[in-house]
Amino acid sequence: MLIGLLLAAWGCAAVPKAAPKATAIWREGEDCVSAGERIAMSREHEWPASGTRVLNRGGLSREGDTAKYEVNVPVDMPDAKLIIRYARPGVRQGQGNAPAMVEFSGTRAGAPATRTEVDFEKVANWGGRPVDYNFLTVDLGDLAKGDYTLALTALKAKGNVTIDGFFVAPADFEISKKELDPLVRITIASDGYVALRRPSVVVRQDAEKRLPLAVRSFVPGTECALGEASLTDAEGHKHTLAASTDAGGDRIMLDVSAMRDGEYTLSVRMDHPHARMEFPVLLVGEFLSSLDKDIEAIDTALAEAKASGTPGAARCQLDLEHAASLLKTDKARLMIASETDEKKWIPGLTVWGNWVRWPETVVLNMRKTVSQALETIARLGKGEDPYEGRFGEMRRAYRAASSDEVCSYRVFVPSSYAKADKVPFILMLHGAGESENFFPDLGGGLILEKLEERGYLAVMPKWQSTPVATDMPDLIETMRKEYPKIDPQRMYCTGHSMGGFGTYRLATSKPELFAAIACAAGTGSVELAPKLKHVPTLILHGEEDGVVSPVGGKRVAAKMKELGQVVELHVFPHQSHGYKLPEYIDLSLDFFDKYTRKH
Ligand SMILES: [Ca+2]
Repeated sequence: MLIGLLLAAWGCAAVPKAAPKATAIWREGEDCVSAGERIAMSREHEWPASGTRVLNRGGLSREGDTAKYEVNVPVDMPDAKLIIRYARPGVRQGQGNAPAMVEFSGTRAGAPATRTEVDFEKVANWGGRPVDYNFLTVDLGDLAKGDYTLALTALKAKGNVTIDGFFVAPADFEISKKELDPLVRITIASDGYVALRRPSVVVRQDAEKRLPLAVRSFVPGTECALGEASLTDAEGHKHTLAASTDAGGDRIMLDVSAMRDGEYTLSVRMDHPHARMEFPVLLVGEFLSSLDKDIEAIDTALAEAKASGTPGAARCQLDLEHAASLLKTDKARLMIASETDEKKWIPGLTVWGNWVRWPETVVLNMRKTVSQALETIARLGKGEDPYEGRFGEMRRAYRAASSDEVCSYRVFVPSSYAKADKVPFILMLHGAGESENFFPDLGGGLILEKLEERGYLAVMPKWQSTPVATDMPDLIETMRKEYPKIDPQRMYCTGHSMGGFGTYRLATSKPELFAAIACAAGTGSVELAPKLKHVPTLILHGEEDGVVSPVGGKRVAAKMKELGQVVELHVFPHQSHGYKLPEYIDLSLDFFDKYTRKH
């Protein structure tokens, strides 16, 4: 026995130690080392990206822009490869690939270098979903251990390339887009990843009971090990979650069945792989279980309102009708269709094929719609006016003049409305593919805070581009009846992208309505500029905008100047199609504050 052990020990020592096996190295795209303002401004938040951040398109959008990374390869890596995870936000059909130069070189003299031109292909969409990300692979040849530099250089302007991160990996390392597509939040490390394996962060804890984490070790022969997982509520109380491992060992299930509804921060610390994740999740089991009952209450109140015919009931009838129909539609949107029972909620709430953008904001808005409608019903029950003395943001509805369709709008009434004689008014038009929720939900309600601070009443409708000049003047009329303190001398309009085009189109068709307008990332035909003779115009555009070129806005501004009209043009050198929100809202409100209607 003793001899056996000794022999074994001697035997071990006698065998030459095998060279350590190369494993993958992961670097986050946002951690590039190149200096310069453009790169510094380009680290942006994208939830499905590893570490929830990316090196944004703004950093690789001008021909010659370079992002540099330092990579230490700790052991020899024969036949290595570079695998880049990237997205192409806002790239339109036909805009094509974004060519870039990849240079991977050793920092010591004489070390081999790889210099390859690559094409970042169009992926899916804006980088807001895991499916929007793709992998691009470049062969690096044999790498001796040592320090290397990776340089990525854009070869074309406005390529809109977003870099999530990259692997330097041995030949046998495999990872695919398909593997990461079902993972809504992820943190990748060099020794593996941890991710939330479900279609959204909206959780029906009463039905789903457990949250599945996807975990993978990149180190052969090692197993994944959870350190700790917890949910922290809005008050800062931490709830540690019990965990179990499923049979395959590649999933860890976190028990959330006993948690109450709320907005939480999920924190996961892995002992192996060495990765941490932290992001918000929304638990909505209690809300969803009572949703049918709430919709029924709204339907009943609506029937009673129709029957009663009182002015108060008439004022909110369309709103209640719309709230009930919206809740039914949103509920259906958030269900995975089931062949056996269509009404059954199935874990996941959303499906990729019919993906709901930001499902958490859909559910938060549903919750708000319910509580606002219940408040309206309570007021009707007491014989009160449904909206008198109600301030802040409210969801209401209008009938589109062009189609007779019932459409949503959200209205913001500042608390100053109670005492003021008159208040200024803004019509805010969202961009393509967006909704009435775009402006009020932006930046966690930042626009609403500014409107309150500066005493503006705003209407943010769901609107259609073609009949804008028919539907919006009609809505403005409705608003003036609903909120008679709106000052007709201080009515303004603004919008982003399609909303910028809509603002321009509306103001050039009905210039008499507006004291001033602000167009962000969209204007229109130069020929129409003379129509804005009495409408001071603010034009905001990102110089790097690859979706709507700033050229159009610059032309309109030049024409207005030539005609001696009031125009202010801001072209932001490092910005793309989006905009820095505080900048946009402050510039617009400062501009509006200066002008009252002169015609
Ligand atoms: Ca990243």
